[in-house]
Amino acid sequence: MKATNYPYIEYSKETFSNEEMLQRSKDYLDFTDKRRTVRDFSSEEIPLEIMENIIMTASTAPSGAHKQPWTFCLISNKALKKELRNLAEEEEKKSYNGRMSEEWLKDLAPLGTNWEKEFLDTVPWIIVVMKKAYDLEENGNKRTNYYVSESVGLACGFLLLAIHNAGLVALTHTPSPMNFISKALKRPENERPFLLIPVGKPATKIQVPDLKRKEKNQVIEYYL
Ligand code: IYR
Repeated sequence: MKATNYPYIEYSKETFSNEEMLQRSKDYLDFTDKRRTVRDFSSEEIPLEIMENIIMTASTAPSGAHKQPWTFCLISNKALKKELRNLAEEEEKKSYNGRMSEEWLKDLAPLGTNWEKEFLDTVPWIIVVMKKAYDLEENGNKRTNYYVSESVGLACGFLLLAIHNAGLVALTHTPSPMNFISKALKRPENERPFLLIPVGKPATKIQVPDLKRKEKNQVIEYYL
């Protein structure tokens, strides 16, 4: 398929035998299966360029009409991290003490979460992923973006695996409601907070919940 009047370039992708594909797919599954959400971070600093590479990996994700409707706010500023912690905790306190249903709190119990978000203070980096509801041109014109949540969700998936691949850990944090983030980061009106992702090395000797992942027959419906 080829649209006329637009530039096209040659694209070639390495292919493999079935045997090699089987091995590669298994190896990658083993690797991704080792990713865990972590809530206890070391404060060890991580170089900026590593974070930039991770974010640019996320930005290779497919997006509606290739609009790449995302901004990644990359935060190491200590005062700002403290401010985000305070604001997040203010909201989370209200959520855990009344806004969340009994069922929700029960579902979260095995994860051991609560309103306290100390990690926002201790991590070397916080990535705040913003989704662009529409694009704002310099002259103030609005341009439509498409499948914005799907696109930004895909970019976050790429981001999490890039973090894992670099040897770092992350937490997909969703303080709710998130409007305080737009204010604290002074984001433009076309951007909405999507996820807040602390990134760093794990603290020493941490534990994670003994979660089981669903089996093949629980997540695949076959139509062969
Ligand atoms: N946003 C709260 C609650 C929370 C909700 C879900 I769904 C989780 O998987 C984990 C936490 C918090 O961050 O604590």
